[in-house]
Amino acid sequence: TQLEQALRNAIINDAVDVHFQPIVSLADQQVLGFEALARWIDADLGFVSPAVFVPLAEERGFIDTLSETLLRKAADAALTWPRDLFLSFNLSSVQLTDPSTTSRTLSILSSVGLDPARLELEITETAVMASASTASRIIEELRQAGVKISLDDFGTGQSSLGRLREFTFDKVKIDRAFVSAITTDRTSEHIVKAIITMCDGLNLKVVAEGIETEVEAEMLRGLGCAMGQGYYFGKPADAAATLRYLYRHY
Ligand code: G
Ligand code: G
Ligand code: NA
Ligand code: MN
Repeated sequence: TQLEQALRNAIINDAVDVHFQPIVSLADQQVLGFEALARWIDADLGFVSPAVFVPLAEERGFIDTLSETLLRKAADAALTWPRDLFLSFNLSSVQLTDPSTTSRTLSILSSVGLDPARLELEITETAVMASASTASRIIEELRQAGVKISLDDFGTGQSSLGRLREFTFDKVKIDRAFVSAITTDRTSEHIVKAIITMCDGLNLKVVAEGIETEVEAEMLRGLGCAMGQGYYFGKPADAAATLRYLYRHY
């Protein structure tokens, strides 16, 4: 298809970019790290969402190539940040079915020179379920090397709680759907409260995603949520704008 060919060309010509969104401490709004998000603007097609081109790359078998270029760019950028800031990077579900993901990931970090302890990989519950034994081996290998694992979009999967017993994670990201409902819907408030309490008991760090207002940020802080991410703190921005953000906020 036209889209597939355009994406292949974009990868070859290094035209797929990566942007960064801050993840902050809710107690004092101090920036703790950034999530890398793929961005592609095609000359003919215009802006194409990663929600479209990531699944296409997965389906056509070139997600590894795409992801490697993105991780290399993201890691390069992270090297220009203060050393105590982490880089959070989305791993595709297909990559969790491929045993070579561990070595590919670690070799990029070593060639760029980024400490594996500064990398967090975001994975979804659905991805883990798709290939449980391979996924758990990859997760364990990466954690052995010092990489952290975040469970992304938490609460939207199909067997959230059981996964927490079978796999070792470091962090849980509460899905934006709960956050955007929290100020108007008591049920969402109770669910978020329960997730935070459970994660405290399991020694998991918690990030609330999609915070757009001060009221949401305050409410989550009050519920004991340590970290937040969302337009209220900062929209995804390119590497240069991210450095300017750091001059102002770090
Ligand atoms: O940035 P935005 O909200 O448009 O992202 C849409 C979807 O694409 C999200 O689910 C996000 O996790 C995913 N996504 C963005 N960048 C990457 C990436 O570099 N790799 C993978 N696998 N998914 C990504
Ligand atoms: O699936 P994942 O959680 O990785 O997707 C992250 C996506 O959420 C990114 O594409 C990013 O653009 C988007 N996002 C980040 N913060 C906000 C926000 O405050 N509101 C909305 N609507 N989307 C956000
Ligand atoms: Na994510
Ligand atoms: Mn998410």
